[in-house]
Amino acid sequence: MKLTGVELRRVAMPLVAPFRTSFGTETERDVLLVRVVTEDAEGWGECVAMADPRYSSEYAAAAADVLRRFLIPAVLQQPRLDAITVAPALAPFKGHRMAKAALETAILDAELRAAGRSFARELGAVHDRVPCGVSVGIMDSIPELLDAVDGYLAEGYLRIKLKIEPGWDVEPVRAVRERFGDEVLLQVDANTAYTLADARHLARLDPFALLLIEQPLDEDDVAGHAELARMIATPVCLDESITSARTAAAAISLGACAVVNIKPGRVGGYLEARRIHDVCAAQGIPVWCGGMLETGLGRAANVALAALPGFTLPGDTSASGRYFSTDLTEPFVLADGHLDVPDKPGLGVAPRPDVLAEVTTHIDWISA
Ligand code: NPG
Repeated sequence: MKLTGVELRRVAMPLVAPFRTSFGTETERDVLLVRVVTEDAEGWGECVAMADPRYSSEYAAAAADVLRRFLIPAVLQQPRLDAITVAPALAPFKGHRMAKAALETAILDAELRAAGRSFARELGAVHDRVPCGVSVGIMDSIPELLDAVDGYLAEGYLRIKLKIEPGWDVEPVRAVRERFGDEVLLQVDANTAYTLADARHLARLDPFALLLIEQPLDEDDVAGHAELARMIATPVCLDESITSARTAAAAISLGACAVVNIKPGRVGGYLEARRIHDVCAAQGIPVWCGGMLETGLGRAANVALAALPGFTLPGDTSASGRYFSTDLTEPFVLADGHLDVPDKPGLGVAPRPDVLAEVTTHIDWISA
Protein backbone atom coordinates (compact mmCIF):
# COMPACT_ATOMS: atom_id res chain seq x y z
CA MET A 1 0.00 0.00 0.00
CA LYS A 2 1.31 3.46 -0.88
CA LEU A 3 0.19 6.42 1.22
CA THR A 4 -0.44 9.76 -0.47
CA GLY A 5 -0.79 11.49 2.87
CA VAL A 6 -2.45 11.56 6.24
CA GLU A 7 -5.04 13.99 7.59
CA LEU A 8 -5.34 14.79 11.29
CA ARG A 9 -8.72 16.29 12.01
CA ARG A 10 -10.13 17.52 15.32
CA VAL A 11 -13.87 17.44 15.79
CA ALA A 12 -15.96 18.69 18.72
CA MET A 13 -19.13 16.71 19.40
CA PRO A 14 -21.46 17.80 22.21
CA LEU A 15 -22.67 14.91 24.40
CA VAL A 16 -26.42 14.54 24.95
CA ALA A 17 -25.81 14.69 28.72
CA PRO A 18 -22.73 15.28 30.90
CA PHE A 19 -20.93 12.03 31.77
CA ARG A 20 -19.34 12.00 35.23
CA THR A 21 -16.76 9.46 36.33
CA SER A 22 -14.44 9.30 39.34
CA PHE A 23 -11.85 11.28 37.31
CA GLY A 24 -13.97 14.06 35.84
CA THR A 25 -17.00 15.17 33.84
CA GLU A 26 -17.18 15.06 30.04
CA THR A 27 -19.66 17.40 28.35
CA GLU A 28 -18.21 17.38 24.86
CA ARG A 29 -16.20 14.79 22.98
CA ASP A 30 -13.10 16.45 21.52
CA VAL A 31 -12.02 13.77 19.06
CA LEU A 32 -8.91 13.39 16.93
CA LEU A 33 -9.59 11.56 13.65
CA VAL A 34 -6.90 10.11 11.41
CA ARG A 35 -7.66 9.75 7.70
CA VAL A 36 -5.10 8.01 5.51
CA VAL A 37 -5.24 8.38 1.76
CA THR A 38 -3.74 5.72 -0.51
CA GLU A 39 -3.74 5.26 -4.25
CA ASP A 40 -6.87 3.06 -4.09
CA ALA A 41 -8.74 3.96 -0.94
CA GLU A 42 -9.00 6.07 2.17
CA GLY A 43 -9.24 4.82 5.72
CA TRP A 44 -10.38 6.28 9.04
CA GLY A 45 -9.16 5.83 12.60
CA GLU A 46 -10.65 7.45 15.69
CA CYS A 47 -8.24 8.29 18.48
CA VAL A 48 -9.90 7.61 21.86
CA ALA A 49 -7.69 9.97 23.87
CA MET A 50 -9.75 12.53 25.80
CA ALA A 51 -9.03 16.26 25.89
CA ASP A 52 -7.33 15.91 29.30
CA PRO A 53 -4.96 13.22 30.63
CA ARG A 54 -7.27 12.04 33.43
CA TYR A 55 -8.28 8.54 32.30
CA SER A 56 -4.70 7.82 31.23
CA SER A 57 -1.57 9.83 30.42
CA GLU A 58 -2.69 10.35 26.82
CA TYR A 59 -4.69 13.35 25.61
CA ALA A 60 -5.87 14.41 22.18
CA ALA A 61 -3.46 17.29 21.54
CA ALA A 62 -0.50 15.12 22.56
CA ALA A 63 -1.72 12.32 20.30
CA ALA A 64 -1.87 14.74 17.37
CA ASP A 65 1.64 15.95 18.19
CA VAL A 66 3.23 12.50 18.45
CA LEU A 67 1.47 11.41 15.26
CA ARG A 68 2.71 14.45 13.34
CA ARG A 69 6.25 14.41 14.70
CA PHE A 70 7.07 10.69 14.94
CA LEU A 71 4.42 8.12 14.08
CA ILE A 72 3.23 9.32 10.67
CA PRO A 73 6.81 9.96 9.40
CA ALA A 74 7.73 6.41 10.53
CA VAL A 75 4.95 4.76 8.55
CA LEU A 76 5.56 7.03 5.55
CA GLN A 77 9.11 5.63 5.44
CA GLN A 78 7.97 1.99 5.34
CA PRO A 79 8.96 0.38 2.04
CA ARG A 80 6.11 -2.19 2.30
CA LEU A 81 3.27 -0.71 4.29
CA ASP A 82 0.24 -2.65 5.42
CA ALA A 83 -1.65 -2.89 8.71
CA ILE A 84 0.50 -5.67 10.18
CA THR A 85 3.70 -3.67 9.61
CA VAL A 86 2.41 -0.62 11.51
CA ALA A 87 2.97 -1.80 15.11
CA PRO A 88 6.56 -2.98 14.46
CA ALA A 89 7.33 0.31 12.66
CA LEU A 90 6.00 2.30 15.64
CA ALA A 91 7.54 0.09 18.35
CA PRO A 92 10.69 2.26 18.78
CA PHE A 93 8.43 5.02 20.14
CA LYS A 94 7.38 4.29 23.71
CA GLY A 95 3.78 4.43 24.85
CA HIS A 96 1.19 6.59 22.99
CA ARG A 97 -0.94 3.53 22.37
CA MET A 98 -4.09 5.51 21.60
CA ALA A 99 -2.28 7.51 18.93
CA LYS A 100 -0.74 4.33 17.48
CA ALA A 101 -4.13 2.59 17.51
CA ALA A 102 -5.75 5.39 15.52
CA LEU A 103 -3.06 5.27 12.83
CA GLU A 104 -3.11 1.46 12.60
CA THR A 105 -6.91 1.47 12.41
CA ALA A 106 -6.92 4.00 9.56
CA ILE A 107 -4.37 1.94 7.62
CA LEU A 108 -6.27 -1.30 8.28
CA ASP A 109 -9.50 0.39 7.16
CA ALA A 110 -7.90 1.56 3.89
CA GLU A 111 -6.44 -1.89 3.29
CA LEU A 112 -9.76 -3.65 3.94
CA ARG A 113 -11.79 -1.18 1.87
CA ALA A 114 -9.42 -1.77 -1.05
CA ALA A 115 -9.70 -5.54 -0.59
CA GLY A 116 -13.50 -5.46 -0.11
CA ARG A 117 -13.27 -7.15 3.30
CA SER A 118 -14.97 -6.04 6.54
CA PHE A 119 -13.34 -5.47 9.95
CA ALA A 120 -15.56 -8.20 11.37
CA ARG A 121 -14.40 -10.73 8.80
CA GLU A 122 -10.76 -9.71 9.22
CA LEU A 123 -10.82 -9.94 13.04
CA GLY A 124 -12.66 -13.27 13.14
CA ALA A 125 -16.16 -12.22 14.18
CA VAL A 126 -18.67 -15.03 14.65
CA HIS A 127 -21.85 -13.01 15.29
CA ASP A 128 -23.77 -10.56 13.12
CA ARG A 129 -25.12 -8.58 16.09
CA VAL A 130 -23.79 -7.95 19.59
CA PRO A 131 -25.56 -7.52 22.96
CA CYS A 132 -25.14 -4.04 24.43
CA GLY A 133 -24.70 -2.59 27.86
CA VAL A 134 -24.66 1.04 28.93
CA SER A 135 -22.38 2.92 31.28
CA VAL A 136 -24.22 5.22 33.69
CA GLY A 137 -22.28 8.16 35.12
CA ILE A 138 -22.18 9.39 38.70
CA MET A 139 -25.27 11.49 39.43
CA ASP A 140 -26.17 14.17 41.97
CA SER A 141 -28.82 12.01 43.64
CA ILE A 142 -30.16 8.46 43.81
CA PRO A 143 -33.59 9.39 42.29
CA GLU A 144 -31.77 10.93 39.32
CA LEU A 145 -29.73 7.71 38.92
CA LEU A 146 -32.83 5.51 39.12
CA ASP A 147 -34.52 7.61 36.42
CA ALA A 148 -31.50 7.25 34.14
CA VAL A 149 -31.29 3.47 34.67
CA ASP A 150 -35.04 3.16 34.15
CA GLY A 151 -34.75 4.97 30.81
CA TYR A 152 -31.88 2.78 29.61
CA LEU A 153 -33.64 -0.45 30.61
CA ALA A 154 -36.75 0.77 28.78
CA GLU A 155 -34.60 1.31 25.67
CA GLY A 156 -33.56 -2.33 25.92
CA TYR A 157 -30.00 -2.21 27.24
CA LEU A 158 -29.05 -5.68 28.48
CA ARG A 159 -26.56 -4.70 31.16
CA ILE A 160 -26.06 -1.68 33.39
CA LYS A 161 -22.66 -0.40 34.52
CA LEU A 162 -22.61 2.13 37.32
CA LYS A 163 -19.66 4.45 37.70
CA ILE A 164 -18.60 4.52 41.35
CA GLU A 165 -16.24 6.47 43.60
CA PRO A 166 -15.82 6.75 47.38
CA GLY A 167 -19.13 8.14 48.66
CA TRP A 168 -21.08 6.84 45.63
CA ASP A 169 -20.86 3.06 45.68
CA VAL A 170 -22.85 0.81 48.04
CA GLU A 171 -25.95 3.04 48.21
CA PRO A 172 -26.47 3.51 44.46
CA VAL A 173 -25.90 -0.23 43.88
CA ARG A 174 -28.39 -1.09 46.63
CA ALA A 175 -30.94 1.36 45.22
CA VAL A 176 -30.66 -0.06 41.69
CA ARG A 177 -30.98 -3.64 42.95
CA GLU A 178 -33.98 -2.76 45.14
CA ARG A 179 -35.78 -0.94 42.35
CA PHE A 180 -34.98 -3.15 39.35
CA GLY A 181 -34.40 -6.56 40.93
CA ASP A 182 -31.74 -9.23 40.90
CA GLU A 183 -32.18 -10.25 37.26
CA VAL A 184 -30.62 -7.05 35.87
CA LEU A 185 -27.04 -7.67 34.79
CA LEU A 186 -25.22 -5.08 36.90
CA GLN A 187 -21.57 -4.13 37.29
CA VAL A 188 -19.55 -1.20 38.63
CA ASP A 189 -16.53 0.77 37.44
CA ALA A 190 -14.25 2.71 39.81
CA ASN A 191 -11.63 4.02 37.35
CA THR A 192 -8.84 3.55 39.96
CA ALA A 193 -10.63 5.54 42.71
CA TYR A 194 -9.86 3.17 45.64
CA THR A 195 -6.84 1.69 47.43
CA LEU A 196 -6.29 -1.71 48.99
CA ALA A 197 -7.13 -0.11 52.36
CA ASP A 198 -10.74 0.10 51.06
CA ALA A 199 -11.01 -3.70 50.65
CA ARG A 200 -13.42 -4.15 53.57
CA HIS A 201 -15.61 -1.36 52.28
CA LEU A 202 -15.64 -2.85 48.75
CA ALA A 203 -16.62 -6.23 50.25
CA ARG A 204 -19.91 -4.52 51.17
CA LEU A 205 -20.78 -4.83 47.46
CA ASP A 206 -20.59 -8.64 47.74
CA PRO A 207 -24.29 -9.23 48.58
CA PHE A 208 -25.46 -7.50 45.36
CA ALA A 209 -24.30 -10.26 42.98
CA LEU A 210 -22.50 -7.88 40.63
CA LEU A 211 -21.05 -9.28 37.40
CA LEU A 212 -17.78 -7.56 38.23
CA ILE A 213 -16.01 -4.55 39.73
CA GLU A 214 -13.86 -2.80 37.17
CA GLN A 215 -10.46 -1.28 37.95
CA PRO A 216 -10.93 -0.46 41.64
CA LEU A 217 -7.21 0.30 42.23
CA ASP A 218 -4.45 2.24 40.53
CA GLU A 219 -3.45 1.12 37.04
CA ASP A 220 0.06 0.17 38.29
CA ASP A 221 -1.29 -1.85 41.19
CA VAL A 222 -1.71 -5.28 39.59
CA ALA A 223 -0.46 -7.03 42.74
CA GLY A 224 -2.98 -5.02 44.78
CA HIS A 225 -5.80 -6.22 42.53
CA ALA A 226 -4.66 -9.82 43.09
CA GLU A 227 -4.76 -9.21 46.84
CA LEU A 228 -8.17 -7.53 46.64
CA ALA A 229 -9.54 -10.40 44.53
CA ARG A 230 -8.81 -12.72 47.46
CA MET A 231 -10.69 -10.41 49.86
CA ILE A 232 -13.96 -9.76 48.00
CA ALA A 233 -16.51 -12.02 46.30
CA THR A 234 -17.24 -9.71 43.34
CA PRO A 235 -15.08 -10.74 40.35
CA VAL A 236 -12.33 -8.19 39.62
CA CYS A 237 -12.11 -6.89 36.03
CA LEU A 238 -9.16 -4.84 34.77
CA ASP A 239 -9.32 -1.96 32.30
CA GLU A 240 -6.58 0.69 32.72
CA SER A 241 -3.99 -1.90 33.88
CA ILE A 242 -4.23 -3.96 30.68
CA THR A 243 -2.05 -2.34 28.03
CA SER A 244 -1.03 -5.37 25.92
CA ALA A 245 -1.42 -9.12 25.52
CA ARG A 246 1.70 -9.47 27.69
CA THR A 247 0.28 -7.43 30.60
CA ALA A 248 -3.01 -9.33 30.24
CA ALA A 249 -1.24 -12.69 30.49
CA ALA A 250 0.73 -11.50 33.54
CA ALA A 251 -2.36 -10.09 35.32
CA ILE A 252 -4.25 -13.32 34.74
CA SER A 253 -1.43 -15.50 36.01
CA LEU A 254 -1.12 -13.33 39.15
CA GLY A 255 -4.83 -13.77 39.85
CA ALA A 256 -5.42 -10.01 39.48
CA CYS A 257 -8.47 -10.34 37.24
CA ALA A 258 -11.24 -12.79 36.46
CA VAL A 259 -12.55 -10.66 33.58
CA VAL A 260 -10.90 -8.24 31.13
CA ASN A 261 -12.28 -5.08 29.52
CA ILE A 262 -10.70 -4.78 26.07
CA LYS A 263 -10.40 -1.28 24.63
CA PRO A 264 -8.47 -1.29 21.37
CA GLY A 265 -7.28 2.30 21.84
CA ARG A 266 -5.80 1.55 25.26
CA VAL A 267 -3.76 -1.38 23.92
CA GLY A 268 -2.43 0.08 20.65
CA GLY A 269 -5.03 -1.16 18.18
CA TYR A 270 -7.41 -3.87 17.01
CA LEU A 271 -4.66 -6.38 16.19
CA GLU A 272 -3.31 -6.27 19.77
CA ALA A 273 -6.91 -6.27 21.06
CA ARG A 274 -7.48 -9.53 19.18
CA ARG A 275 -4.31 -11.00 20.76
CA ILE A 276 -5.66 -10.11 24.21
CA HIS A 277 -8.95 -11.79 23.29
CA ASP A 278 -6.98 -14.90 22.29
CA VAL A 279 -4.87 -14.94 25.50
CA CYS A 280 -8.01 -14.57 27.62
CA ALA A 281 -9.91 -17.22 25.67
CA ALA A 282 -7.04 -19.67 26.16
CA GLN A 283 -7.19 -19.02 29.94
CA GLY A 284 -10.99 -19.16 30.16
CA ILE A 285 -11.20 -15.46 31.07
CA PRO A 286 -14.34 -13.73 29.70
CA VAL A 287 -13.82 -10.39 27.94
CA TRP A 288 -16.06 -7.53 26.90
CA CYS A 289 -15.53 -4.48 24.73
CA GLY A 290 -15.09 -1.19 26.56
CA GLY A 291 -16.10 2.20 25.26
CA MET A 292 -14.51 5.65 25.17
CA LEU A 293 -17.51 7.69 24.03
CA GLU A 294 -16.63 6.94 20.40
CA THR A 295 -18.36 8.38 17.36
CA GLY A 296 -19.84 5.96 14.83
CA LEU A 297 -16.38 5.46 13.30
CA GLY A 298 -14.81 4.00 16.45
CA ARG A 299 -18.06 2.28 17.35
CA ALA A 300 -18.13 0.38 14.03
CA ALA A 301 -14.76 -1.19 14.75
CA ASN A 302 -15.64 -1.90 18.41
CA VAL A 303 -18.84 -3.67 17.41
CA ALA A 304 -16.88 -5.81 14.94
CA LEU A 305 -14.40 -6.74 17.69
CA ALA A 306 -17.21 -7.47 20.16
CA ALA A 307 -18.49 -10.11 17.73
CA LEU A 308 -15.47 -12.37 18.37
CA PRO A 309 -16.29 -15.59 20.25
CA GLY A 310 -14.58 -14.73 23.56
CA PHE A 311 -16.66 -11.57 24.06
CA THR A 312 -19.20 -13.34 26.22
CA LEU A 313 -20.35 -10.30 28.25
CA PRO A 314 -22.29 -7.29 26.89
CA GLY A 315 -19.95 -4.36 26.19
CA ASP A 316 -20.03 -0.58 26.57
CA THR A 317 -21.06 -0.50 22.90
CA SER A 318 -24.16 1.62 23.26
CA ALA A 319 -26.22 3.13 20.46
CA SER A 320 -25.27 6.50 18.94
CA GLY A 321 -28.20 8.20 20.71
CA ARG A 322 -26.70 7.46 24.14
CA TYR A 323 -23.87 9.88 23.28
CA PHE A 324 -24.77 12.28 20.47
CA SER A 325 -27.91 13.81 19.03
CA THR A 326 -26.19 13.65 15.63
CA ASP A 327 -23.48 11.05 15.10
CA LEU A 328 -20.67 11.52 12.58
CA THR A 329 -21.81 8.43 10.66
CA GLU A 330 -25.22 6.94 10.07
CA PRO A 331 -26.36 6.27 13.65
CA PHE A 332 -26.03 2.91 15.37
CA VAL A 333 -29.51 2.04 16.61
CA LEU A 334 -30.35 -0.44 19.36
CA ALA A 335 -32.66 -3.28 18.27
CA ASP A 336 -33.73 -5.73 20.94
CA GLY A 337 -30.70 -4.72 23.06
CA HIS A 338 -28.26 -5.39 20.22
CA LEU A 339 -26.29 -3.49 17.59
CA ASP A 340 -25.75 -4.93 14.12
CA VAL A 341 -22.16 -5.68 13.16
CA PRO A 342 -21.22 -3.72 10.02
CA ASP A 343 -20.52 -6.06 7.11
CA LYS A 344 -19.47 -3.64 4.37
CA PRO A 345 -15.76 -3.26 3.44
CA GLY A 346 -13.46 -1.79 6.11
CA LEU A 347 -15.28 -0.10 9.00
CA GLY A 348 -18.44 -0.31 6.87
CA VAL A 349 -19.36 3.27 7.75
CA ALA A 350 -18.05 6.71 6.80
CA PRO A 351 -18.48 10.22 8.18
CA ARG A 352 -21.42 12.13 6.73
CA PRO A 353 -19.76 15.05 4.91
CA ASP A 354 -22.20 17.69 6.18
CA VAL A 355 -21.90 16.57 9.82
CA LEU A 356 -18.13 16.26 9.53
CA ALA A 357 -17.81 19.80 8.15
CA GLU A 358 -20.08 21.13 10.87
CA VAL A 359 -18.11 19.66 13.82
CA THR A 360 -14.54 20.07 12.51
CA THR A 361 -12.38 22.49 14.49
CA HIS A 362 -8.96 21.90 12.91
CA ILE A 363 -7.37 20.06 9.96
CA ASP A 364 -3.74 19.19 9.34
CA TRP A 365 -2.48 17.41 6.20
CA ILE A 366 0.84 15.56 6.17
CA SER A 367 1.98 14.68 2.63
CA ALA A 368 3.97 11.57 1.82
O1 NPG B 1 -20.13 4.03 26.54
O2 NPG B 1 -18.32 4.67 25.53
C1 NPG B 1 -19.02 4.52 26.53
C2 NPG B 1 -18.45 4.95 27.85
C3 NPG B 1 -18.07 3.77 28.66
O3 NPG B 1 -17.74 4.16 30.96
C4 NPG B 1 -17.27 4.18 29.85
N1 NPG B 1 -16.03 4.58 29.58
O4 NPG B 1 -13.59 4.14 32.06
O5 NPG B 1 -14.54 2.80 30.70
C5 NPG B 1 -14.37 3.93 31.14
C6 NPG B 1 -15.18 5.07 30.59
C7 NPG B 1 -14.48 6.27 30.07
C8 NPG B 1 -15.22 7.30 29.63
C9 NPG B 1 -13.14 6.37 30.03
C10 NPG B 1 -14.65 8.44 29.15
C11 NPG B 1 -12.54 7.50 29.54
C12 NPG B 1 -13.32 8.54 29.13
